[in-house]
Amino acid sequence: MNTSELTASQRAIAKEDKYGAHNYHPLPVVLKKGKGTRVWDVEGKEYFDFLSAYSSVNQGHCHPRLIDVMKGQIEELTLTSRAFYNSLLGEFEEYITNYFGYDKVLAMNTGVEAVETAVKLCRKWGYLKKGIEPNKAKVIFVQNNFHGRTIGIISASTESDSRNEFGPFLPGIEIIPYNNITALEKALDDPNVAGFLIEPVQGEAGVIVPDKNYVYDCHSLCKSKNVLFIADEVQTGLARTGSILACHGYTAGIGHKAEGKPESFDEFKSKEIRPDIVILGKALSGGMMPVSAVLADDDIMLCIKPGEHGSTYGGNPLACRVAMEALQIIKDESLTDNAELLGRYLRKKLFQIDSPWIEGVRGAGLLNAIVIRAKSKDTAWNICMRFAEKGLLAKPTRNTIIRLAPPLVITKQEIDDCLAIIEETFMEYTEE
Ligand code: IF1
Repeated sequence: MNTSELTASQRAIAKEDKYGAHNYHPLPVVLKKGKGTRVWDVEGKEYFDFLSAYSSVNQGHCHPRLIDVMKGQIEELTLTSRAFYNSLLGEFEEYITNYFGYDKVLAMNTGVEAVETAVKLCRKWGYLKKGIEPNKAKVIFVQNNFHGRTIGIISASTESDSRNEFGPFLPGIEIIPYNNITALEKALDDPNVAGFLIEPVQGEAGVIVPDKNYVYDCHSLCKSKNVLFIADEVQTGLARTGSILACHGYTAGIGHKAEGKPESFDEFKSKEIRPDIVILGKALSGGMMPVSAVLADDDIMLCIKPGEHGSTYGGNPLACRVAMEALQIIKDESLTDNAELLGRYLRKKLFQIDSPWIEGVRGAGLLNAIVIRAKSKDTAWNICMRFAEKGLLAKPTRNTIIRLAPPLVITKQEIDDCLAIIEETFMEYTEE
């Protein structure tokens, strides 16, 4: 076909297909502009963004305050490397450690780098403080976790697409079932365990909310066994689940619509805990650039000495400036409260939609999912395509789960508009 007959979207898709690695399978929508809760494609069609770049744009697309500080800092200084001090790193470090109540922070760039950092820190602590014999340290992970894509971190994955033909893998990892406290208790019998690393609500696995006391009990067990409790809050943190960290307690809802049985919907508040190590990423820059961080107290953080870890871009002045503003916006715009309140409202309304295609609804804050009663492996994908036609972007995960995670600046009116799109789609949807 003559490329001039293609639409702008088709041309962009064809280019990615021809010149880019085929490591993703995106929805066929080509975006070129974003503002707040909305994005626009190259044909000018407007959509509600219900993915938020996997919870990176909690503050909304192209937040004006982030644009301002970006522009200002770009004209001043962007990168020095850590071979020299820069005028913003200390300021950022003071700001974020006060914000979360930890002694120290270590700044990196992507989420997975921060996860790797936490694992290295944990191993180091295991040898220096816990007295584990050289090269014997173990870190416990749970099944169906998602912590990123490096060789080190996929070594802890149980997902075949993430692992297949990428071995050999890293030793010193044990994987136990999620939401199973007995399994953790057993695993912690091994004195070589240095840490336990977990997502307080599992994202990629399909927004899996554990039992009310699970995370709390895991933390208590780790404390009693002198094992570091490490929270991967890359996706759940920064107000997404209705508190600044999911570990600080989130309001979650789990509703099932089992066929032939009465419907049930359970809402609960999880108990608050303080992890030994917190991992942050994504929304730490509100979508401007990769900024990640690891928080811990001195006893742990000072185990890593000069020359033992780092990154060229980690802690760069541009990132520091943007991250402080991104965190301040979360406070100034009360995004935790908004996520909590509108999350509850969204789940309640979704659960009331009477459709044979909906098996359940679950989530915490504004990290939610509809579980689809799929007839084929394409059901959830097709439903997302209908959402897109009607102006709402969401993407299926694990074939049968549609994640709903709008920017946290969304209003009740916008949620209602989106609920109308979602309900209408389910009412109309048929499949042969
Ligand atoms: C992709 C999901 C989200 C994460 C947690 C670390 C990282 C992630 C808890 C690594 C990254 C992403 C990356 C993304 C898909 C995605 C994701 F679907 F897999 F679950 F967010 F919803 N810890 N999550 O969720 O962060 O290195 O990517 O900055 O495109 O693969 P990163």
